[in-house]
Amino acid sequence: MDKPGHSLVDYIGQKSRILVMCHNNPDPDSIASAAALKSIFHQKLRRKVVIGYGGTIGRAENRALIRRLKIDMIHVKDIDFKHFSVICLVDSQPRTGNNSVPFAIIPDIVVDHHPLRSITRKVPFHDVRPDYGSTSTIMTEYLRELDLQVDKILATALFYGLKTDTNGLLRSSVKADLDAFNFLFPKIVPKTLASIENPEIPRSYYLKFADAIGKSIQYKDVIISNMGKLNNPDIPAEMADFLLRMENIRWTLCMGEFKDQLIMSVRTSRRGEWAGKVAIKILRGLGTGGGHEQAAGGRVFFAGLSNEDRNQKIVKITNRFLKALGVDNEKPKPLVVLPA
Ligand SMILES: [Mn+2]
Repeated sequence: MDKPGHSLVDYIGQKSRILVMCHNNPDPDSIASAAALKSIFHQKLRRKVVIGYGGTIGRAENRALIRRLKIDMIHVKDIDFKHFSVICLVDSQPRTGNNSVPFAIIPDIVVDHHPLRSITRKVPFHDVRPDYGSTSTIMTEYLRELDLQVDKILATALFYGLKTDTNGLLRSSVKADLDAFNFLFPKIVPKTLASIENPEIPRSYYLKFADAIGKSIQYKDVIISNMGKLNNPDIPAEMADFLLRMENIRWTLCMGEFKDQLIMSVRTSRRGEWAGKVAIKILRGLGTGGGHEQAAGGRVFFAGLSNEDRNQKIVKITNRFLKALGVDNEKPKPLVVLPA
């Protein structure tokens, strides 16, 4: 596409009643991208846009993002898809299992930076750029191409989306991310960003963290943590990031149960290994997964399964992970042994 921002606006034409869906348990990149689309359609076309999401906004930072920047989001349980004439999906693609657009609906617009899925080719307007560090980067390009105003609220949201998805540009490999960073940075409100990045955190979170560290098992340069029942679906991702920072560790797998789903996160510090492919592989026949080069995730539906069946699946995932990384013959050892 020559001018994707213009094509996007042209595609909407006279259509109204626009819904923008984030993925489930939306992260900052997905929230900011939805806010950007809303702003584009409002500024260019004066259309009203509803932002929807599925799952839970669990992470304290993400709750702070929505609260501090006053981003209106509606839960999928209160959304009637028939009511909308345009359905957009950001930071995700149809039938990945990580968004709440019904499988029977092919969205009208998809903007994403995960590897392109064949079903997405059927989406009338799709802009998928797997080399980009964030969907926020693509949105920033649209805003610039269309010469639209990026107010300090939108700039702060997009900047945070880009920053978190690329781990402060460390996980980025394209110049577009740096360009977006440089464009947004002078427009943000540093104080607001700081308050979003450092919100108050509930005590239960620390308990879960301590428990997860205690339950972590190390196999050479791999850590696996089965965290049990969770009260927040974002904890495996946070834990996987946290454990990956340990010296000599190259891969982490963290998982736990949230509302009858097993939520799983995979991280690697190795370039060129494709955590996303590992996630798909270890969940084959069990659930859905996918992701990027160094960060990926997935889920398995546990509803109606006995504890025994649940555990069996967790063991299967664990064994497949170890095998995929070639450490299945390593002796497992506890990550930490606390002094008595
Ligand atoms: Mn993203």
